[in-house]
Amino acid sequence: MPHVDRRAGEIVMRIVYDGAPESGKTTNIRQLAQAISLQRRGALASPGTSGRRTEFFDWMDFAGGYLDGRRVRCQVVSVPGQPELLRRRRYLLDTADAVIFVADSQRSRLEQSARDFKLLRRALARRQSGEAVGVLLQANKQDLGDAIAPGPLAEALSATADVQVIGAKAHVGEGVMQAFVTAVRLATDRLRELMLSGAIGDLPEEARSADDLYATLVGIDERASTLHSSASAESSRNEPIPEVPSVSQVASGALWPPVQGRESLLSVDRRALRSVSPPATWAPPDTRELRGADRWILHTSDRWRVASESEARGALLALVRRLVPLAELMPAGRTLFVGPDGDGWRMWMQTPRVKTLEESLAAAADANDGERVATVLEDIERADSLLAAAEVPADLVGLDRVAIIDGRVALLGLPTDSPPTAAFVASGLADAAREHLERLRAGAPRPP
Ligand SMILES: Nc1nc2c(ncn2[C@@H]2O[C@H](COP(=O)(O)OP(=O)(O)OP(=O)(O)O)[C@@H](O)[C@H]2O)c(=O)[nH]1
Ligand SMILES: [Mg+2]
Repeated sequence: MPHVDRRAGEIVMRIVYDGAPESGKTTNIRQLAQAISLQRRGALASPGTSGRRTEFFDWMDFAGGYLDGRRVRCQVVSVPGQPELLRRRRYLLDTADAVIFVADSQRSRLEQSARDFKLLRRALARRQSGEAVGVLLQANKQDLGDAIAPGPLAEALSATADVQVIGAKAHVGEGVMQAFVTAVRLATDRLRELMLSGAIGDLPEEARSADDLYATLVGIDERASTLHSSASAESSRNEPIPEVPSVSQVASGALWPPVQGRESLLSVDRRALRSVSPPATWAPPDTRELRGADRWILHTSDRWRVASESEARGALLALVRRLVPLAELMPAGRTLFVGPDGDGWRMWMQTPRVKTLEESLAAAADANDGERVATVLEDIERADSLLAAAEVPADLVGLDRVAIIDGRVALLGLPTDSPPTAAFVASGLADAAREHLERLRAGAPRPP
């Protein structure tokens, strides 16, 4: 995504060199650095890399001129091609405004190039942000004996017509600048579109410099390895985290509510999701809970996984039918959706992170703030009568499954599969709150 760097008064965009291992990505950036004068660029950096093979990324900053009167800075980044470093590669691809796919054109490398080109297509398809990311194919190593010419290579890789192809001999600088300039143009087109739609945010810390990006990637690795060890410590968490489908994988009719739901799904940052145990008190039984760096909580269950898409839609529809009468009481942003999961289909529930009444009460009591406690109690009383009047099923009501968001009462749980339970009876919630508060004040543990 392009960003605005308010400190420097610049727009920042990023060109990413992607490609199979040893196809020549680093060679491209090194040649560029030689061709661009030091006045226009920052130093070339390859943090965390000591040998020949890129381990994190190569980085170069470049003053890219002006767009609509605003200075544009261009970050040039290469990914590590080694398959075991795929997580880093995916992260970098997620941040690209244009991608140069560097292919080793040798016939003997075709299969590998095709695999990696597909990987790039998939990585970009998973992205949800704004305008499409331009891709350029650089048919590198044209000097080698069995090199396939650029046109036929593009065809062999099933590159679509919108993908330009440029032949290159990067080790001697041929085709390097041409590819770069074309990619800058692609990124600029995207930038223009996004500027028009006003979709340009502030430059995040992690994108400021090579060091910041390096620290971010190291952090992601660390999180992944803790996740790994906590996962193996707990047998029930042994299975890999199911992959949340991207917006484009969720068909219309496979999502509820249809319009608002799509918007919510679009705002899920799927990069940093991790499994959380134990799940929230209101989580549906037997569900896995995933949380990321953003404001969402995701639930899914092996019970929500089925073989066919029609079965999955059926399950979604059945649940939606039970929810429709309660739609007014769902937390804003609550979304249910169905997407592909390996060879099957899986249903997901998305919920905003909010404090339950119990948590709000505890926070107020902890702060020893009488006025705040009184306000929470008032809120709970209001929720109590509202829920009673709405005849909400009793299994959805409890201090640990109801929240008040911006003054609105919200049910966080899901109705159970069994026939609707008895409607909730007035004053249960407020009484429970007072009892709970007594216990908090006495410092006694909460009964199960
Ligand atoms: N003959 C020939 N060799 C090239 C060309 N471009 C790059 N090379 C060589 O290919 C090898 C790999 O190049 P790199 O630039 O390190 O490859 P990379 O894509 O960065 O590799 P990873 O970082 O491991 O993913 C090096 O020995 C380069 O000198 C080219 O056009 N022709
Ligand atoms: Mg490299």
